[in-house]
Amino acid sequence: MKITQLNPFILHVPVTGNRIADSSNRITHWGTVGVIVETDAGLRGFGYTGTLGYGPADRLIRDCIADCYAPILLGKDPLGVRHLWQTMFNFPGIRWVGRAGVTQMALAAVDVALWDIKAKAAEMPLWKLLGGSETERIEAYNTDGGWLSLSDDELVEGAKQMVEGGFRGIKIKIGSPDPGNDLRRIEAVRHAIGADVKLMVDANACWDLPTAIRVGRRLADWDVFWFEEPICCDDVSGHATLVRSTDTAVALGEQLYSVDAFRHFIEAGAVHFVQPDATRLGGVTPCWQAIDLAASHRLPVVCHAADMMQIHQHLSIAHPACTMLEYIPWLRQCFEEPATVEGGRFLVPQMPGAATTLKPDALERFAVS
Ligand code: 0YR
Ligand code: MG
Repeated sequence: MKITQLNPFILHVPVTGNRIADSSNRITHWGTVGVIVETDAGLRGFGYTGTLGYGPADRLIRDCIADCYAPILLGKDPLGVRHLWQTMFNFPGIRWVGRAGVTQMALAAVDVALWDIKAKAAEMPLWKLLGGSETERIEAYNTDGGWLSLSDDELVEGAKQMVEGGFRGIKIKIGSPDPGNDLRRIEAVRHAIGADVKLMVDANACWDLPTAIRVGRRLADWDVFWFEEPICCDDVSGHATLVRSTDTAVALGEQLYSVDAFRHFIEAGAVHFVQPDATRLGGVTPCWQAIDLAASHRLPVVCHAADMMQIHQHLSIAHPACTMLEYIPWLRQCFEEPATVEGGRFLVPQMPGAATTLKPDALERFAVS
């Protein structure tokens, strides 16, 4: 089989309620920058990464796919995806300016599309190709009712509704200028959902270490399951200090671009719940390595979604280290077989491929130039 064409695209898809906010970002649309890889066998691979829908940055990723990676891939056999990944990552002129950011997110989109082709060629869903079992029902936790843009009443009402809808875990955003505001919201949600539902909090990397320690020491009062991205996402020693100073588990990883970055956090004892995002890390190929690395340290893995669930459901079903997966359903209307939760667990996707195949009208409805 040979790759004949790469057609990059940019979609901007409205988020739930047309506006959400966490401590670091306020967005109206989720950006989905990706590529359709065509082959001479007629198989098409779909891959994408996720952005805040900022056009100028999205165009950098799209152009990187078209100008840097497409010339490397044309004429190659897509089934050799691990070797192709090495070739793309190590291409000197790209590596010089890359290894993180735009080039790594573009590489992620391409890698996911290649794994989509590989699973389609094998006529099986990707989780099966990766060694997963049909009986694996991954627990979903819902983030899409926990935004900082919601009032206290909306937050509490939404939390109750998510639990009534079958979710056994929810995550709320914190990181207000006044942390007392966050503690009040955590307390209100815990009272609303009862003791048996997992409650996670996510500060999206906005606090300094003293604030994170002060807040972190209070979280056990409300049986918070993990404290996510408490401080600057690159600060290994800061997270290690926080872990030693508090007794609530720390979660992070959604903004890390390399397996080495995960290694540094893990070796420093700076993380418990490991949260790789294949669409930022460079695709399925390095994400599997990051999950293996966490597993070798007996750390639980909960891949980041926002909304990149399509690909992560396969990794989560296939890898025994993955215990749960985030649920944010922004892109449901875009896919042939959207990730679906019933009774608090993800259904097992059945279509061959990585579940990234777009509906024919997704490009017409959401594509931007
Ligand atoms: C919006 N999930 C997250 C969204 C989400 C972010 O900024 O991307 O809240 O990625 O932190 O855990
Ligand atoms: Mg997060």
